[in-house]
Parts: sequence; structure tokens; C-alpha cells
Amino acid sequence: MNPIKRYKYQVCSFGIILFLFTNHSFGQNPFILDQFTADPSARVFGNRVYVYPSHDIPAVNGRGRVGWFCMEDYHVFSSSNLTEWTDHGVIVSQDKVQWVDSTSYSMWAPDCISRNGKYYFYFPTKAKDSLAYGRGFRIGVAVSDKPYGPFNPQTEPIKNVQGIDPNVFIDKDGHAYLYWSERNIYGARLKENMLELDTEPKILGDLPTKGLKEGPYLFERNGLYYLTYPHVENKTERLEYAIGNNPLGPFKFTGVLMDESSTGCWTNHHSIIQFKNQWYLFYHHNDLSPQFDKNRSVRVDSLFFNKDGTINKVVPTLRGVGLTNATGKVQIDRYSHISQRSSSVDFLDSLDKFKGWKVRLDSADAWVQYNSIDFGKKPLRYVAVKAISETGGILQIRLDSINGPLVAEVKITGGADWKLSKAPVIKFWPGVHNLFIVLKDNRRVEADWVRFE
Ligand code: FUB
Repeated sequence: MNPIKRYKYQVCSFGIILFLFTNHSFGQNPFILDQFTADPSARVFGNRVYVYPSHDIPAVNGRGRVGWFCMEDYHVFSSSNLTEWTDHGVIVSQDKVQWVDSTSYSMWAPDCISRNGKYYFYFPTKAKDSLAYGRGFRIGVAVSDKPYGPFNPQTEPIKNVQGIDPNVFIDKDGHAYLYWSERNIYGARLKENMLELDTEPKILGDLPTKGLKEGPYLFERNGLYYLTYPHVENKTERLEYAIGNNPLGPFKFTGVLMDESSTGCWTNHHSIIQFKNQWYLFYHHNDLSPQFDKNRSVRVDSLFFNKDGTINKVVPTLRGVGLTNATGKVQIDRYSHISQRSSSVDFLDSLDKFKGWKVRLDSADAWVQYNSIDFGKKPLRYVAVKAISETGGILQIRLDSINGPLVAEVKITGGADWKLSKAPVIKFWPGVHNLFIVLKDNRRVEADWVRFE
């Protein structure tokens, strides 16, 4: 093959590979829809956000402990806009790390950080030799030249660290710190090599003493060090934070940044990053597994600070972050708001939840609102709705308010199957708008998505 042809071939195959790995989730929550993901550690490397989550899989007899967490490997996901995510595949798995008990399925919450052109991936799990390493969790490190691997696991876990949920922070003076939890939250300085402790571990306080604390995540903003962590104050974990003037504290409990999950998901685990001048909270719920909270899904919402440095509580949304392209499938079941009366959301297929959700509008004037759709500049002439309605029904599509400009009136044909119904766009409005879908009469319609063409 001549060099130009080879180049074209490589570009083309890279494109195909990227396409295959791209999960078009359009920034809604949860944002990874083809597998369970939990404990998202988000990092900005270059101009992309990388998310290193745990990878929940259902435990079955012979694989993990039924009814408990079950994880055998880690994937990494990345995005340049927080709306389209690329799954880079498996980066570390329990059967490829020398010291790990590959029957334990305990590859819990990880973290990753970059230093001097290398990427250090920290993961907690159980060792196969409990006499040498103890019975609890140890923390290992795998090293790579790229944020998406391949990662090369060290042959031994980090000495003098026993616990879960590693988190790493590098301060402005270049010192690196490792945090982890084992009922309490611990911290210690790391050596320059990022693989060994430089100081004795210390318990970080002054945090609430009652109830489990785990999942530490430390960041710095305007000279304040924020130690954030999940804590069970009542029944399930909520996210709290404490502020200090030093990476190892002391930290003073300051407040709650996310309340307990309304779904009853017992765990929450998070990370906080600034990307393109906006702060974001990554966390998890059990959206794709409402009956079993050990199969979780990662989410992201915007986070805002008050002038005094305190954090505004983040309220979980389905809509998530970023703009959604009008020409993609707008998943209106991930709504911004929905009418209190005569509307609901359910799974498309109760036996295969990975197929996603649908919105049901039952009687006249029931509506669903989906914010921040980018219509671009080039006129779009049709709107298509994937919907089902036994009787047939009419959906009005309006912009920016429930009585805003009527963009289209879509007649949904009656029948027992899902169909694509199309209608012409009455007037095209360029730019970014909020979309309102309103049921015109009392004939029930269920809709999966809306797309402009
Ligand atoms: O994912 C397993 C464990 O659940 C994590 O290590 C904890 O932080 C909790 O999210």
C-alpha cells in the first residue's frame, strides 16, 4: 500500500473504531447506557474529560457474591463536550494483576492522575495472599503513558495502606497526596514516584464521627482545600464536604453538597472537576437497576459555589449537562420538567432496561419539557417522533414555554406498534431553545424520542 493510501486507510479505520466505541448519550443522566458504571472519578487531561468508574456486573453463582457488589475490571470513558462519550474499553482487570485475588470480584472505586507525562491509576481490591497482605482491601497502582492505557499494573500493592476508595491530589507545590477510607478517612503524602507513601497515614478530621464515611475526593479552589466524601447521616449516603487550609487538614465540616438519593440507592460516590470554566459533580444512582442498588450508573450535573466558597447543594437531574443537537434523537424521557398531572416515565422494555425509557402523556395538556436543544443555523424542515398510541393522538411541539411558538403538530398514527410519525416544521427558529411537547387531546401517546431533520 502506498503511504497516502495507508494514511487514508488508518484514518478511516480509526474513524470506524471511534464510531464503534462512541456511546451517543447526549449528556443526559445516566450518561453511560450500555453497561453499569459506578464511583466516577473524573479528570481533565488535555482538552478531554476522562471518567474512571467502577464497572458493576450482576453477580451470579460462581461469579462474585450474589446480592453484593461484583466487579472484575475497569473501563475508561472520555469526552470533549460531556455529551458524547467514547468507551476506551478495559484498562485493568483482576486476572491481569499479580497480587490480586481473581475470584474476589472486588475491583472497587478507582482514581487516576497524571504526573510528568505518566498516568497513575489507583484501584482498591483484595489480595490473593491474605497472610502476606491481610484480609481486607489493599490499593494497587497501574501506570501508563496515555490516559486510556494500556496500563501496566505494579506487582505489589502500596505498602502501609489498607482500605478502599483511593483518591489522589497534586498540590500547586508539586507534592502529591493519597486519600482513602477504612471507616475513617485517611491521608498521607506520596513520594515523587507516586507509588509509595512518604509520610505515615493520618485520620483526617474534624468530620462527623457517627455513620460510615468513605469515598474521599479532595480538590483545591482559591486556596481552600475541600475534602468531600459520602457519609451515612441517616439511612443512605449523602455527599458532604469539609474545608481546610492544607491538603492534610485539619478540615472543618462545612455542609452537604448532595442529599440522599430519592431512589434509595445506598451508596453515592463522586468527583468534582472544573472544565471549560464550569464546575461539575460526577456521582452515581441506580437508574438502570431500580430494584438492586449494587448495579449503578454514573451521572453528571453542574455544581456552583457561593461567594464565600461554600457549595450550593446539587439537585440530581435527568437532563444532565450540555447542549443536545436537534438533529440527534432527543430523549425526552430525560426531561428537565414534566407536568405534575397525567404524565409519567417508564422503561421501554421491563426485561431489558438498557433499552432506555419512554414518556407517557395521558390526557389533554399533559407536557414534557427538555432544555437546551441546539437547532443550529441551517433550517430544519421536519420533525420526527418515535411514538406509540393505541387510538392515535396529536403532539404539539412548542419552543421556550408551554404557550411558546408552535413548531409542529405531529399526528401519531394509531396502532399497537412503535412508529415514526413526521410533520413539517411550521417555522424554523435557529439557536438554542427549550422544547415543550404537549398532548393536544385525551388520547394517550407514549413517546421515545424526537428528532429534527
Ligand atoms: O463500588 C463499591 C463501593 O461502593 C465503593 O468503593 C464505595 O465508595 C461505594 O460506592
